[in-house]
Amino acid sequence: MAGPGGKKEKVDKADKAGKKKKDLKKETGLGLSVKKDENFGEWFCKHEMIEYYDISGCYILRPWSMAIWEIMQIFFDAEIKKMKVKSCYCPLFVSPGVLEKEKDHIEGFAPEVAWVTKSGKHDLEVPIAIRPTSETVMYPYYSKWIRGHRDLPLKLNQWCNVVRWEFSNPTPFIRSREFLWQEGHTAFATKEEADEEVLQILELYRRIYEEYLAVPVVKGMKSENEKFAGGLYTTSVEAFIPNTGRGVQGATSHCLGQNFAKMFEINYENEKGETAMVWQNSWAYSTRTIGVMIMTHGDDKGLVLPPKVASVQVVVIPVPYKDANTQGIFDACVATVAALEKAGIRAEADLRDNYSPGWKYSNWEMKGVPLRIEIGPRDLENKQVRTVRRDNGVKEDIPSESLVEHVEKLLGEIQQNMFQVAKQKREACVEEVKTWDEFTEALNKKKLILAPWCDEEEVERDVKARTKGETGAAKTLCSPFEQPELPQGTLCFASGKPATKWTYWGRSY
Ligand code: 87F
Repeated sequence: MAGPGGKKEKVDKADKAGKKKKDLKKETGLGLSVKKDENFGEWFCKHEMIEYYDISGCYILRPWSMAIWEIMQIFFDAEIKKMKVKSCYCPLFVSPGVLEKEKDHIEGFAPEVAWVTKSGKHDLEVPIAIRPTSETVMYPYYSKWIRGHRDLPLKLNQWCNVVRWEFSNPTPFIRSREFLWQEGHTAFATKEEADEEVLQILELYRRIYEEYLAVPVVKGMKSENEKFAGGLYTTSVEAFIPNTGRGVQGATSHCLGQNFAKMFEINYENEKGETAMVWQNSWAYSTRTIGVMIMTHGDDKGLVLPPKVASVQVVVIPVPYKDANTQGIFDACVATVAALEKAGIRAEADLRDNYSPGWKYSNWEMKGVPLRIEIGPRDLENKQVRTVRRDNGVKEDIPSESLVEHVEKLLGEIQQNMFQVAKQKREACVEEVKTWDEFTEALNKKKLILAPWCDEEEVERDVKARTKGETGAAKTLCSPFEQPELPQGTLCFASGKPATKWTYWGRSY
């Protein structure tokens, strides 16, 4: 038997946490949808993306998911460097003094801030907060570093972890108490420069979702209720999960205006020798992106990974028969992987001799590898290989001679098809409504609702109150930048006042 804190006890605790979570899911109605969704927790572990941990809301990110994070990181980091954003790293700890300074904006968030109160057995003289975000860590130094107009723009980004002590139902990647992200913090002389950057960054977030994760998103503006309270306006990319009928905020790009500049006295001397305040932005995307991708594409067989982010794009499996030339088949597998790797394709051979080909097929299907190559005696004879797509199951025999071209083409097609299928599924969930009755009906049908709205904070609060239920209330997701035509005289679905814009509404993560 394992002693205190030993493995046994940890497993028991995790079990209990798992049970509790299931109960909670029933309570919230989350479990009422499809199988994959009901067993979301267990479903996750199998794919080697994460490991559960004995602290609620914390997860180990295993190589299978970290590889995806790294691929997105390489893309995004290169793009922001083209925009002259520089890397930095600031401390994890925040002194209570500066946190206080931002009190008004932190107020609503205060319950989520975790504190260090002890070192060893001794109480710290002054408790220290763990960053939930780094405005209060960085901006005192922005004030110091920015003196004259030649110090502008200042554009910094850091890749780090943050801690937010969430109390609602944790979900791997989607809502965890510690997560990885990048946070960009920039300062400009003019609002125009800040406005421009907000949209440039938002476009990069769209590309991460659509081009890398094959997840369709809507770019838009957050409502006054849903924007970052410390800023001027918030833009976001929003995704939608058809199975659960929930929207999910994919990433945010904020224009902070001059609020923080006032608070932290981030001033500079302009060309005329006058003192001026900077205009600031901040922007972030997190490991939540991986969760959105998993929920969008996963099926009852397991994960389906888009080729652009899959750490293994092609798995090569030998299919030897009893009296076949086993060595020849194994050699062909190794040669196939070598040829693919040489062309920059991430390939791996599964040469384990303690598993059958059939077992390997379903194992790699569960892990979501986009393309499988099978090589058996007949393939060897015919100088061909068999390909099997994970996204649609289509099989094809391709000549070994043109292996690389074929595989490159297939991977491109899989990437495109996954995006198109996800987009069609999302489009099928969009419902335009004009009245309150249509709205509640669409909400019950788990739709992504597009409604004409008067854009009044009070009305959004009212909609939240009127839709409050077991599965959470409905709120605005965003007002899409691409607005359908709004005919003169259109009324708000909720207040009956003149509508000023189309807005997406729904329950959300
Ligand atoms: C939780 C606890 C304390 C969100 C919090 O979105 C403070 C906060 O300020 C908090 N949760 N926020 C808003 C974060 C805004 C902003 N920060 C930089 C971003 C992008 C990156």
